[in-house]
Amino acid sequence: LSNREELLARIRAQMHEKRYQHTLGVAQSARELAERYGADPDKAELAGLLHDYCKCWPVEKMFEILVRHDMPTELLEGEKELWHAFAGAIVIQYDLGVTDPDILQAVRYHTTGRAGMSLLEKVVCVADYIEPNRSFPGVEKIRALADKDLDAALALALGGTIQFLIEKQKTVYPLTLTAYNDLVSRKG
Ligand code: DGI
Ligand code: FE
Ligand code: FE
Ligand code: FE
Repeated sequence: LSNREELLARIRAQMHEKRYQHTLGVAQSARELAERYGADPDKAELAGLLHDYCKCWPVEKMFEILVRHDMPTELLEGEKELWHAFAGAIVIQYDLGVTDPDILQAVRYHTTGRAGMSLLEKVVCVADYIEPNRSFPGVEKIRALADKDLDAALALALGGTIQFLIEKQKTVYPLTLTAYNDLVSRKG
């Protein structure tokens, strides 16, 4: 992909309009968070643009990609909502030629998080929660915290997701729990 227009067109072709607007919002929020916390703003914006690349693909297609790349059984047998992050990291590498490991990891872990997240991973994960088009109970508090303390914002966001999943009696993916525990146990 030789230029930005081409990249945006390619991304836009993978999803419906609302998801594309969300994507642009995450890219912008990720750039702002990167500038605020000293991550690479260009990488943050690109990771934001790419983070939901596979989100609207048929689950069969994502499943096939995950199987072909030997993803763990717990992922394949678990919640399909998580697949787009892991499949996305593979697809942007093989279809779009993205090689930067920081960007690939930021896409891979944007949904679940993980213990020991990099600054860029945190930036993209938080941007996904707070981008301007997002509205859910508690988003304003996460937005306000994101301006002061990125880890605290991420802990609040992941904690809210865990609570939401428990209320719905859905499985909580182990990485999500370890991400949350890691953030709250480091807190000073
Ligand atoms: O792709 P987005 O909608 O922008 O946001 P996302 O990738 O952060 O989350 C997608 C969905 O995944 C969201 O509805 C919550 C769900 N989710 C996040 N962590 C977990 C999870 N679902 C399960 N079952 N387990 C998790 O640990
Ligand atoms: Fe996502
Ligand atoms: Fe969709
Ligand atoms: Fe997203």
